[in-house]
Amino acid sequence: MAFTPRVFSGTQPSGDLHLGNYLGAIKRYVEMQKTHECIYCVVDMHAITVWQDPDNLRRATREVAAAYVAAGVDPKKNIVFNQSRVHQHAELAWVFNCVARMGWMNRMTQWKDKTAGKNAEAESLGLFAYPSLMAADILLYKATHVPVGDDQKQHLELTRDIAAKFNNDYAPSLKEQGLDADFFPITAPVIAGPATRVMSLKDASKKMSKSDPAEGARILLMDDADAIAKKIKRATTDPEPLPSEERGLEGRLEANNLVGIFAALSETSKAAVLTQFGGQGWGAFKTALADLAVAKLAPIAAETRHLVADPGSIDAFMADGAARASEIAEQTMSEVRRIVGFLG
Ligand code: AQP
Repeated sequence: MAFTPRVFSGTQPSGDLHLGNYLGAIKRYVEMQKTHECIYCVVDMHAITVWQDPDNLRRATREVAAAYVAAGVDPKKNIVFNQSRVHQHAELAWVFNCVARMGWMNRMTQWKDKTAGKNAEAESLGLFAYPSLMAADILLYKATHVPVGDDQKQHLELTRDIAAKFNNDYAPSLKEQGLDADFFPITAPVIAGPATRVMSLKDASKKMSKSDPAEGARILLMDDADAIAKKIKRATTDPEPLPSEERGLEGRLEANNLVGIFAALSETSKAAVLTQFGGQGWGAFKTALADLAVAKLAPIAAETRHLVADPGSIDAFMADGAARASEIAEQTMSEVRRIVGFLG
Protein backbone atom coordinates (compact mmCIF):
# COMPACT_ATOMS: atom_id res chain seq x y z
CA MET A 1 0.00 0.00 0.00
CA ALA A 2 1.22 3.49 -0.74
CA PHE A 3 1.09 5.58 2.41
CA THR A 4 0.12 9.24 2.24
CA PRO A 5 3.36 11.16 2.88
CA ARG A 6 3.12 12.45 6.43
CA VAL A 7 5.73 14.00 8.70
CA PHE A 8 5.92 13.47 12.46
CA SER A 9 8.56 14.78 14.84
CA GLY A 10 8.89 15.90 18.43
CA THR A 11 11.14 17.62 20.92
CA GLN A 12 11.31 17.06 24.66
CA PRO A 13 10.44 19.87 27.06
CA SER A 14 13.26 18.64 29.27
CA GLY A 15 15.37 21.79 29.43
CA ASP A 16 16.10 24.90 27.45
CA LEU A 17 16.15 24.48 23.67
CA HIS A 18 19.56 24.94 22.09
CA LEU A 19 21.06 25.53 18.66
CA GLY A 20 21.31 21.75 18.05
CA ASN A 21 17.56 21.32 18.57
CA TYR A 22 16.96 24.26 16.25
CA LEU A 23 19.27 23.28 13.37
CA GLY A 24 18.82 19.51 13.67
CA ALA A 25 15.06 19.54 14.13
CA ILE A 26 12.92 22.69 14.45
CA LYS A 27 14.34 24.47 11.39
CA ARG A 28 13.63 21.32 9.40
CA TYR A 29 10.05 21.22 10.74
CA VAL A 30 9.51 24.66 9.22
CA GLU A 31 10.96 23.58 5.88
CA MET A 32 8.95 20.34 5.66
CA GLN A 33 5.58 22.01 6.28
CA LYS A 34 5.90 23.57 2.81
CA THR A 35 5.67 20.18 1.12
CA HIS A 36 4.07 17.78 3.62
CA GLU A 37 1.21 17.24 6.01
CA CYS A 38 3.02 17.63 9.34
CA ILE A 39 2.42 16.67 12.96
CA TYR A 40 4.74 18.30 15.49
CA CYS A 41 4.60 17.15 19.06
CA VAL A 42 6.02 18.41 22.34
CA VAL A 43 6.95 15.06 23.83
CA ASP A 44 6.26 15.67 27.51
CA MET A 45 5.92 11.93 28.24
CA HIS A 46 9.50 11.43 27.05
CA ALA A 47 10.64 14.30 29.27
CA ILE A 48 9.54 12.55 32.49
CA THR A 49 11.82 9.58 31.78
CA VAL A 50 14.18 11.68 33.91
CA TRP A 51 12.87 13.76 36.84
CA GLN A 52 11.03 16.96 35.88
CA ASP A 53 9.67 19.50 38.32
CA PRO A 54 5.93 19.72 37.42
CA ASP A 55 5.79 23.53 37.24
CA ASN A 56 8.90 23.57 35.15
CA LEU A 57 7.52 20.90 32.84
CA ARG A 58 4.37 22.98 32.23
CA ARG A 59 6.52 26.05 31.51
CA ALA A 60 8.91 24.16 29.23
CA THR A 61 6.07 22.44 27.34
CA ARG A 62 4.52 25.80 26.47
CA GLU A 63 7.93 27.25 25.63
CA VAL A 64 8.78 24.45 23.19
CA ALA A 65 5.38 24.81 21.48
CA ALA A 66 5.89 28.59 21.34
CA ALA A 67 9.37 28.11 19.86
CA TYR A 68 7.98 25.90 17.09
CA VAL A 69 5.54 28.64 16.15
CA ALA A 70 8.07 31.46 16.62
CA ALA A 71 10.47 29.60 14.30
CA GLY A 72 7.76 29.49 11.63
CA VAL A 73 5.60 26.38 12.17
CA ASP A 74 1.98 27.20 11.41
CA PRO A 75 -0.24 25.52 14.03
CA LYS A 76 -3.34 25.93 11.85
CA LYS A 77 -1.91 24.28 8.76
CA ASN A 78 -0.12 21.61 10.82
CA ILE A 79 -0.94 19.74 14.00
CA VAL A 80 0.97 21.01 17.04
CA PHE A 81 0.21 19.48 20.44
CA ASN A 82 1.68 17.97 23.58
CA GLN A 83 1.96 14.21 23.55
CA SER A 84 0.27 13.44 26.89
CA ARG A 85 -3.04 14.89 25.66
CA VAL A 86 -3.41 12.00 23.20
CA HIS A 87 -3.58 8.87 25.35
CA GLN A 88 -3.15 6.52 22.37
CA HIS A 89 0.61 7.26 22.43
CA ALA A 90 0.89 5.40 25.75
CA GLU A 91 -1.48 2.68 24.60
CA LEU A 92 0.42 1.89 21.40
CA ALA A 93 3.75 2.12 23.26
CA TRP A 94 2.58 -0.72 25.50
CA VAL A 95 1.79 -2.91 22.50
CA PHE A 96 5.23 -2.05 21.08
CA ASN A 97 6.87 -2.91 24.42
CA CYS A 98 5.55 -6.39 23.74
CA VAL A 99 6.81 -6.39 20.13
CA ALA A 100 10.32 -4.96 20.72
CA ARG A 101 12.95 -7.29 22.18
CA MET A 102 15.11 -6.62 25.23
CA GLY A 103 18.20 -7.20 23.09
CA TRP A 104 17.16 -4.41 20.70
CA MET A 105 16.74 -1.97 23.58
CA ASN A 106 20.01 -3.00 25.19
CA ARG A 107 21.83 -2.04 22.01
CA MET A 108 20.59 1.57 21.99
CA THR A 109 23.68 3.78 22.22
CA GLN A 110 21.71 6.68 23.73
CA TRP A 111 20.69 4.44 26.65
CA LYS A 112 24.30 3.29 26.99
CA ASP A 113 25.64 6.88 26.80
CA LYS A 114 23.10 8.23 29.28
CA THR A 115 23.82 5.50 31.81
CA ALA A 116 27.59 5.29 31.25
CA GLY A 117 29.44 5.67 34.53
CA LYS A 118 26.12 5.82 36.38
CA ASN A 119 24.09 3.25 38.22
CA ALA A 120 21.87 2.03 35.35
CA GLU A 121 19.81 0.04 37.87
CA ALA A 122 18.64 3.32 39.37
CA GLU A 123 17.42 4.77 36.03
CA SER A 124 13.71 4.74 35.26
CA LEU A 125 12.18 1.90 33.28
CA GLY A 126 10.77 4.66 31.06
CA LEU A 127 14.25 5.80 30.03
CA PHE A 128 15.06 2.26 28.91
CA ALA A 129 11.73 1.87 27.07
CA TYR A 130 11.86 5.41 25.54
CA PRO A 131 12.56 4.21 21.94
CA SER A 132 9.43 2.07 22.01
CA LEU A 133 7.30 5.13 22.94
CA MET A 134 9.08 7.03 20.16
CA ALA A 135 8.10 4.29 17.68
CA ALA A 136 4.50 4.63 18.92
CA ASP A 137 4.60 8.43 18.47
CA ILE A 138 5.59 8.00 14.83
CA LEU A 139 3.57 4.95 13.83
CA LEU A 140 0.34 6.08 15.50
CA TYR A 141 0.14 8.55 12.64
CA LYS A 142 1.66 6.15 10.08
CA ALA A 143 4.26 8.87 9.49
CA THR A 144 6.42 8.27 6.45
CA HIS A 145 9.11 10.89 7.21
CA VAL A 146 10.71 12.01 10.47
CA PRO A 147 13.05 15.03 10.52
CA VAL A 148 15.53 14.51 13.36
CA GLY A 149 19.14 15.12 14.32
CA ASP A 150 21.71 12.45 13.65
CA ASP A 151 21.61 11.32 17.31
CA GLN A 152 18.13 9.86 16.72
CA LYS A 153 19.13 7.71 13.73
CA GLN A 154 19.34 4.50 15.73
CA HIS A 155 15.93 5.10 17.34
CA LEU A 156 14.47 5.54 13.85
CA GLU A 157 16.01 2.22 12.81
CA LEU A 158 14.37 0.62 15.82
CA THR A 159 11.03 2.17 14.79
CA ARG A 160 11.43 0.48 11.41
CA ASP A 161 12.26 -2.84 13.09
CA ILE A 162 9.19 -2.59 15.32
CA ALA A 163 6.95 -1.76 12.34
CA ALA A 164 8.33 -4.68 10.34
CA LYS A 165 8.02 -7.14 13.25
CA PHE A 166 4.45 -6.02 14.01
CA ASN A 167 3.46 -6.37 10.34
CA ASN A 168 5.08 -9.80 10.26
CA ASP A 169 3.88 -11.16 13.64
CA TYR A 170 0.30 -10.14 12.95
CA ALA A 171 0.24 -10.99 9.23
CA PRO A 172 -2.55 -13.60 9.59
CA SER A 173 -4.63 -11.26 11.76
CA LEU A 174 -4.17 -8.38 9.32
CA LYS A 175 -5.47 -10.62 6.56
CA GLU A 176 -8.39 -11.81 8.69
CA GLN A 177 -9.33 -8.21 9.50
CA GLY A 178 -9.15 -7.26 5.82
CA LEU A 179 -6.27 -4.85 6.46
CA ASP A 180 -3.16 -4.27 4.35
CA ALA A 181 -0.19 -6.56 4.99
CA ASP A 182 2.06 -3.51 5.44
CA PHE A 183 -0.12 -2.01 8.16
CA PHE A 184 2.64 0.21 9.52
CA PRO A 185 4.96 2.07 7.11
CA ILE A 186 8.73 1.63 7.21
CA THR A 187 9.41 5.24 8.11
CA ALA A 188 12.27 7.21 6.57
CA PRO A 189 14.46 9.38 8.79
CA VAL A 190 15.13 12.82 7.29
CA ILE A 191 18.65 13.66 8.46
CA ALA A 192 20.22 16.12 6.05
CA GLY A 193 22.14 19.36 5.77
CA PRO A 194 25.41 20.69 7.16
CA ALA A 195 24.40 20.55 10.87
CA THR A 196 22.70 17.23 11.59
CA ARG A 197 24.88 16.83 14.70
CA VAL A 198 25.79 20.13 16.28
CA MET A 199 28.64 19.57 18.70
CA SER A 200 29.47 21.14 22.06
CA LEU A 201 31.29 24.48 21.80
CA LYS A 202 33.61 23.32 24.57
CA ASP A 203 34.31 19.76 23.45
CA ALA A 204 33.57 19.07 19.80
CA SER A 205 33.70 15.32 20.36
CA LYS A 206 30.40 15.55 22.31
CA LYS A 207 27.04 16.61 20.90
CA MET A 208 25.51 19.88 22.02
CA SER A 209 22.93 18.79 24.56
CA LYS A 210 20.41 20.19 27.05
CA SER A 211 21.90 18.16 29.88
CA ASP A 212 25.56 19.20 29.47
CA PRO A 213 26.57 20.80 32.81
CA ALA A 214 28.85 23.28 30.95
CA GLU A 215 26.66 26.32 30.14
CA GLY A 216 29.17 27.61 27.59
CA ALA A 217 28.88 24.37 25.62
CA ARG A 218 25.55 25.32 24.07
CA ILE A 219 23.83 28.34 22.58
CA LEU A 220 20.27 28.56 23.82
CA LEU A 221 17.46 29.63 21.56
CA MET A 222 16.55 32.18 24.24
CA ASP A 223 20.09 33.55 24.77
CA ASP A 224 20.47 37.29 24.29
CA ALA A 225 22.94 38.78 21.79
CA ASP A 226 25.61 39.24 24.45
CA ALA A 227 25.47 35.65 25.65
CA ILE A 228 25.57 34.32 22.06
CA ALA A 229 28.60 36.47 21.20
CA LYS A 230 30.45 35.46 24.40
CA LYS A 231 29.82 31.75 23.91
CA ILE A 232 31.00 31.85 20.30
CA LYS A 233 34.05 33.93 21.19
CA ARG A 234 35.00 31.41 23.89
CA ALA A 235 34.27 28.34 21.75
CA THR A 236 37.24 25.98 21.62
CA THR A 237 39.18 26.12 18.34
CA ASP A 238 42.56 24.96 17.09
CA PRO A 239 45.45 27.33 16.27
CA GLU A 240 45.29 26.86 12.46
CA PRO A 241 43.48 29.31 10.16
CA LEU A 242 40.29 28.12 8.44
CA PRO A 243 40.95 25.82 5.49
CA SER A 244 39.90 26.84 1.99
CA GLU A 245 38.32 23.51 1.10
CA GLU A 246 36.00 21.09 2.87
CA ARG A 247 38.55 18.27 3.02
CA GLY A 248 40.71 20.57 5.13
CA LEU A 249 38.11 20.13 7.90
CA GLU A 250 38.91 16.43 8.26
CA GLY A 251 40.23 15.69 11.74
CA ARG A 252 39.48 19.28 12.85
CA LEU A 253 36.39 18.69 14.97
CA GLU A 254 35.96 22.23 16.28
CA ALA A 255 36.46 23.83 12.86
CA ASN A 256 34.07 21.36 11.24
CA ASN A 257 31.43 22.12 13.88
CA LEU A 258 31.62 25.92 13.65
CA VAL A 259 31.71 25.92 9.85
CA GLY A 260 28.71 23.54 9.82
CA ILE A 261 26.79 25.86 12.14
CA PHE A 262 27.62 28.84 9.92
CA ALA A 263 26.51 26.95 6.80
CA ALA A 264 23.23 25.78 8.37
CA LEU A 265 22.35 29.22 9.73
CA SER A 266 23.12 30.92 6.43
CA GLU A 267 21.45 28.12 4.43
CA THR A 268 24.51 27.44 2.36
CA SER A 269 27.16 24.70 2.23
CA LYS A 270 30.38 24.27 4.20
CA ALA A 271 32.26 24.63 0.91
CA ALA A 272 30.66 28.04 0.29
CA VAL A 273 31.52 29.18 3.85
CA LEU A 274 35.13 28.14 3.31
CA THR A 275 35.29 29.98 -0.01
CA GLN A 276 34.44 33.10 1.98
CA PHE A 277 36.58 32.51 5.10
CA GLY A 278 39.35 30.10 3.98
CA GLY A 279 42.82 31.24 5.08
CA GLN A 280 41.45 33.67 7.67
CA GLY A 281 41.97 33.45 11.42
CA TRP A 282 39.27 32.64 13.96
CA GLY A 283 38.70 36.21 15.15
CA ALA A 284 36.94 37.46 12.02
CA PHE A 285 35.05 34.20 11.53
CA LYS A 286 33.77 34.12 15.10
CA THR A 287 32.58 37.74 14.88
CA ALA A 288 30.72 36.96 11.63
CA LEU A 289 29.26 33.77 13.14
CA ALA A 290 28.07 35.62 16.25
CA ASP A 291 26.41 38.31 14.11
CA LEU A 292 24.74 35.66 11.97
CA ALA A 293 23.53 33.65 14.98
CA VAL A 294 22.09 36.76 16.63
CA ALA A 295 20.37 37.81 13.38
CA LYS A 296 18.74 34.38 13.02
CA LEU A 297 17.95 33.55 16.65
CA ALA A 298 16.99 36.91 18.18
CA PRO A 299 13.68 37.23 16.27
CA ILE A 300 12.73 33.66 17.28
CA ALA A 301 13.55 34.37 20.93
CA ALA A 302 11.55 37.62 20.85
CA GLU A 303 8.51 35.93 19.30
CA THR A 304 8.76 32.99 21.75
CA ARG A 305 8.74 35.47 24.66
CA HIS A 306 5.76 37.25 23.15
CA LEU A 307 3.85 33.95 22.78
CA VAL A 308 4.62 32.57 26.26
CA ALA A 309 3.33 35.80 27.76
CA ASP A 310 -0.12 34.53 26.77
CA PRO A 311 -0.15 30.86 27.91
CA GLY A 312 -3.89 30.63 27.17
CA SER A 313 -3.31 31.05 23.45
CA ILE A 314 -0.61 28.34 23.44
CA ASP A 315 -2.91 25.98 25.34
CA ALA A 316 -5.68 26.75 22.85
CA PHE A 317 -3.69 25.84 19.73
CA MET A 318 -2.31 22.72 21.44
CA ALA A 319 -5.82 21.63 22.48
CA ASP A 320 -6.97 22.12 18.91
CA GLY A 321 -3.94 20.18 17.63
CA ALA A 322 -4.56 17.37 20.12
CA ALA A 323 -8.19 17.07 19.02
CA ARG A 324 -7.09 16.68 15.40
CA ALA A 325 -4.26 14.30 16.34
CA SER A 326 -6.68 12.18 18.41
CA GLU A 327 -8.86 11.49 15.38
CA ILE A 328 -5.94 9.95 13.47
CA ALA A 329 -4.59 8.24 16.58
CA GLU A 330 -7.90 6.59 17.43
CA GLN A 331 -8.32 5.34 13.88
CA THR A 332 -4.95 3.55 14.08
CA MET A 333 -5.41 2.38 17.65
CA SER A 334 -8.90 0.95 17.05
CA GLU A 335 -7.38 -1.14 14.25
CA VAL A 336 -4.43 -2.17 16.41
CA ARG A 337 -6.79 -3.36 19.17
CA ARG A 338 -8.60 -5.56 16.67
CA ILE A 339 -5.35 -6.81 15.11
CA VAL A 340 -3.84 -7.93 18.44
CA GLY A 341 -7.11 -9.48 19.66
CA PHE A 342 -8.31 -7.06 22.32
CA LEU A 343 -12.09 -7.19 22.84
CA GLY A 344 -14.24 -4.08 22.84
N1 AQP B 1 23.31 18.51 19.03
C1 AQP B 1 22.32 18.29 18.19
N2 AQP B 1 22.49 18.45 16.85
C2 AQP B 1 21.47 18.24 15.98
N3 AQP B 1 20.23 17.85 16.38
C3 AQP B 1 20.02 17.68 17.71
N4 AQP B 1 18.94 17.31 18.42
C4 AQP B 1 19.25 17.28 19.74
N5 AQP B 1 20.52 17.62 19.92
C5 AQP B 1 21.04 17.88 18.68
C6 AQP B 1 17.66 17.01 17.81
O1 AQP B 1 16.68 17.81 18.44
C7 AQP B 1 15.45 17.10 18.43
C8 AQP B 1 14.86 17.14 19.79
O2 AQP B 1 15.71 16.47 20.70
P1 AQP B 1 15.09 16.00 22.07
O3 AQP B 1 14.88 17.14 22.94
O4 AQP B 1 13.87 15.23 21.85
O5 AQP B 1 16.09 14.97 22.62
P2 AQP B 1 17.63 14.94 22.84
O6 AQP B 1 18.29 14.42 21.63
O7 AQP B 1 17.83 14.12 24.04
O8 AQP B 1 18.04 16.43 23.11
P3 AQP B 1 19.23 16.95 23.94
O9 AQP B 1 19.12 18.39 23.86
O10 AQP B 1 20.51 16.39 23.50
O11 AQP B 1 18.91 16.47 25.41
P4 AQP B 1 19.72 15.59 26.41
O12 AQP B 1 20.61 16.51 27.10
O13 AQP B 1 18.66 15.02 27.30
O14 AQP B 1 20.48 14.55 25.65
C9 AQP B 1 15.75 15.67 17.94
O15 AQP B 1 15.38 15.57 16.59
C10 AQP B 1 17.25 15.57 18.08
O16 AQP B 1 17.80 14.69 17.13
